[in-house]
Amino acid sequence: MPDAGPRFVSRLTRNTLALILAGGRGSRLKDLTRWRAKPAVPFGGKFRIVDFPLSNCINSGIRRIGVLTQYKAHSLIRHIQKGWGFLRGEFGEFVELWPAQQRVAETAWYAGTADAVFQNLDIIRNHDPEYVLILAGDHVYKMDYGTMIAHHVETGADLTVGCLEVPTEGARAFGVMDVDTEGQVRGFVEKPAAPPELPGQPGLALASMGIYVFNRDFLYEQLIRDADQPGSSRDFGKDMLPYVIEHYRVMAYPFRDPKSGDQAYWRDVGTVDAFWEANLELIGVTPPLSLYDDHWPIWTYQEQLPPAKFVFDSDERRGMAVDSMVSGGCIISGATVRHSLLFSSVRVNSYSYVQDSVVLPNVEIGRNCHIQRAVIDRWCRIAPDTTIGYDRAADEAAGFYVSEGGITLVTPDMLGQQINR
Ligand code: ADQ
Ligand code: ADP
Repeated sequence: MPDAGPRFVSRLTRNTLALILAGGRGSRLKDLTRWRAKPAVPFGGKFRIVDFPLSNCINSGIRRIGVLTQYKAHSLIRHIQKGWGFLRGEFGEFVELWPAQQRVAETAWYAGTADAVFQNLDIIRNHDPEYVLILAGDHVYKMDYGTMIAHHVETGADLTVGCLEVPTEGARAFGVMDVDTEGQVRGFVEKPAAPPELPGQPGLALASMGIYVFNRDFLYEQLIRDADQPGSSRDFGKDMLPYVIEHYRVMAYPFRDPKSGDQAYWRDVGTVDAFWEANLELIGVTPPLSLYDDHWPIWTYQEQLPPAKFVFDSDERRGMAVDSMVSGGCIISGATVRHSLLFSSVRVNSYSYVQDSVVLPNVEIGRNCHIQRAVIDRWCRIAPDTTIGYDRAADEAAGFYVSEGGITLVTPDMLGQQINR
């Protein structure tokens, strides 16, 4: 077994090419992904979701990254071009955008996730990595991929799949695995209606995080094989995994918190409810995901903005925010904000009250508005005297989307507004 010291890991990460799959639709986020891909959805006050896997790569010492885009990629591409150009090409480092461009057949866009990688095989070969790390662009978590790649090499795997224990009822949304006592994957079902439980752990199933480490040649072989299968949807989860598990050494890598050894924080913020909850969780005194961690910084593109400002006009008009996170460029003037997350450049005007809400960048909330349990999309201009989040029927009648969990989503389209930068 190789020596698993830091230099061993850094040699592995240096020889790894990371591919971030950022082309899926994310339709369960409703109108938040009407105009943008899910990885471009803003998260955590200053970031976009894709900043998490990208930052994980940089913090893990992986500095060769391709981002595969397809669906509604404009704001994602703009974000990556503006924010992620700091790597040094002279040292072989890059974040490259690989849009679907019909390189293989001039009639087909990316089908499933495996096809997205297959269609870029020539570019991958040119980079000549030893390992290929395949990541989803739409999960929020902090993870050292170096440890996973080291595990992959130490166990002599052909393919390693990152995994988590999840409650069985939630496991229907995931690929669910069966592993033996050595951690080798013996069974895999993509999104099963009745997820199998972990032996000895009733109520829990082992879910794939949809992240994979492949040995280079093995990946090439399997992509070519899958592309030849009639009827394949060309997807890692649906098509490739079930086949390779039967024929090769596929290992599971359990994602744990390196300090506590407990299950680590990981969120697929795939629905409006999950998005709202994951953002508001950040406000807590000891949030499950800390954005204030100097050891694992999350990088992003951010505009140069002045500090947040709280205007106090008179006793009735105290501009304040409590139990909240408020980003740069915000002005809260004579209004009250409670237990909310305000992204950059949000304006809240006098006599308004905002509670339990996530307000995306560049939103203007007029005077005397009452907003609670809401997600307000970027560029919304909320007219004075508007009430949101107090009455499901009224919100729906106003054309807003109200989620199962009772969260109201408001977008510029719903307000009949054009984006006015
Ligand atoms: P899903 O999340 O349902 O399941 P999918 O919709 O294929 O898988 O998305 C995976 C990632 O690939 C996302 O980041 C998405 O944006 C991107 N993507 C999807 N189609 C793409 C395409 N054609 N081109 C480029 N990118 C694309 C997967 C696995 C499950 C696992 C879950 C964990 O299949 O086994 O449990 O991820 O969330
Ligand atoms: P983000 O908030 O992700 O940066 P933008 O505000 O740039 O998103 O919008 C994403 C993309 O969708 C841009 O190309 C923008 O011009 C387009 N877009 C968003 N909303 C609308 C709309 N209501 N009508 C037309 N185009 C829109």
